[in-house]
Amino acid sequence: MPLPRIPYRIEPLDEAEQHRRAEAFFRRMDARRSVRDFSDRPVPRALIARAIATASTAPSGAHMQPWTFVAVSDPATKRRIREAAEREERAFYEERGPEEWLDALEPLGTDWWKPFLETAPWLVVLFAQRWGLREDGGRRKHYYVQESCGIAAGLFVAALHEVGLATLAHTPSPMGFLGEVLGRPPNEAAYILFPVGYPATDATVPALQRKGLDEVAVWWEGRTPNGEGRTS
Ligand code: IYR
Repeated sequence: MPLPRIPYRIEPLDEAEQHRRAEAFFRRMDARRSVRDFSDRPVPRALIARAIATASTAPSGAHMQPWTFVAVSDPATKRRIREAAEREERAFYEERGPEEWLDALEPLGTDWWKPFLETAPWLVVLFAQRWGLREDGGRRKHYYVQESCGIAAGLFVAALHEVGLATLAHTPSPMGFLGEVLGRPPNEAAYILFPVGYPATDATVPALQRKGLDEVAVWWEGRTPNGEGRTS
């Protein structure tokens, strides 16, 4: 049965205000960087909870909201995660990693050593629910799980940045150990591990450049892309 429908409106803004907000939001988000040097300064649970709630506003396939966020501050559990992640990462960097991939990572200066998995006050693991569970224990199909979780992850990153917290979308590979350490059910697969906290006072990030708008956007406003009426 279709849900009852309710009115929806967005606060109307005049165009100047729209431009101001677009600029301000871009500037805030453009200042975000992935952080690997964390302070151990504690972060209140309520801030993590609100960021998870914000992430969970993401649109999702058939509104299944196919995600579970597991937030870990327990030091012993963080240590187990670090140890297991470093085992996988070490194998990746020293044996398994394809040369092209390792070359691509070289400018970022990453390696198998992941102290941030213990230093950051929180580790938040986003699990993708490959299927849902009915009350009777049967499986309920989930749709566009990867896309839905990707959008939720983006909102999570933005929500943390908005309150002055840093994170990193960390993907130790393979991530199967996270489900085991955190006791997750078989319908859930670890999707991204986010260490969350404040940057260390001496934190640094690589001096990378983002692609310009011209490199990431193509416009079709006339009959040809990026040019009104061009035919050749
Ligand atoms: N998971 C490894 C390797 C790694 C892979 C990608 I793609 C990155 O953008 C960064 C690192 C690690 O975390 O070091």
